[in-house]
Amino acid sequence: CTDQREVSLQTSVSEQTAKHPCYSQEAHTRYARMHLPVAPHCNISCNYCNRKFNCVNESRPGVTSEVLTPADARRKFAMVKEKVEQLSVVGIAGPGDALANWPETRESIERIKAAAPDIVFCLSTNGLMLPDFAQEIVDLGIHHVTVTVNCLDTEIGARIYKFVHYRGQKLTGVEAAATLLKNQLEGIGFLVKHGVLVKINIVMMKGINDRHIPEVVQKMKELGVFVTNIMPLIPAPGSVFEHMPQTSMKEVSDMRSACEQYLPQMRHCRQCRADAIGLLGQDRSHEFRLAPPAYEQ
Ligand code: CLF
Ligand code: SF4
Repeated sequence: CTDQREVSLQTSVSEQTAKHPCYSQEAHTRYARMHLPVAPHCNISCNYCNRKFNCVNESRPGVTSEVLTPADARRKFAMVKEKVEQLSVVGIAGPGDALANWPETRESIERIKAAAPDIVFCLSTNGLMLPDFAQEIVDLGIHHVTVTVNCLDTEIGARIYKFVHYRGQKLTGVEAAATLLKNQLEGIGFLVKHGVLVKINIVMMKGINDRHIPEVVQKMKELGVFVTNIMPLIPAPGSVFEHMPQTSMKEVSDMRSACEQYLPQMRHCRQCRADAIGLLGQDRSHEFRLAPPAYEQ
């Protein structure tokens, strides 16, 4: 019956979460993740990003990474699985946006799932295309999705996003921010309703969205989000925000403490690269390169 199916779905999700180093504080010293850099394009432009580097929403700027086809991703997974025994999670976190490259993202997951059904899959996205692809995400059996939501206020959003490419149109200013926000909220609501554990990344930018973050976290609680991950702004070289001050870890930590009353706070994020491999805080990506780095510093 439906109730039994729901209970068994919840059990399988919580079993997966117990092995997910980002979703479980206890798991992060025991289980490893690998990121597949199969998503080079992005459909928005964040002012803290330089498109030559990795998606800053989920990874440090200024580091090189290769870009793989789904077939290469499958080959690389096999190599890594053999050598990294703690591997439990395969994530797609750029170097652009996982959903702006949905055919490649989906094919990579399908290929690996066919070979290793026990692997936990994880996606990171800016959320613009969630209304289009959330159902497919659910159908693929992905139970862990991260969305970067930096603000609820479109005036603030207009200062963060240079443009948004949506359905053949290039939107700017408040209109761009409003479209992105609408799709983020709709997509997050859909995922939560379908049993996906949603993590929200928030990039803390001094003088831009820092005072507004508690409101964002409260709204995410209302939507049924699992955890928020407030991250420091690390302005990418060559980005619009290149000369903005980097948010200190003390400031981030204080903000996490202030927001803990609303939702659990991730405190062990390592802002890893789009091709990171290993335990969090450990990067073995250099051991498994298939192609020369796509971008040189
Ligand atoms: Fe990767 Fe992100 Fe999945 Fe983790 S990372 S897609 S949720 S498997 Fe983790 Fe890295 Fe922080 Fe991301 S430590 S940057 S939160
Ligand atoms: Fe850059 Fe990521 Fe923003 Fe896209 S979503 S512009 S890759 S930081």
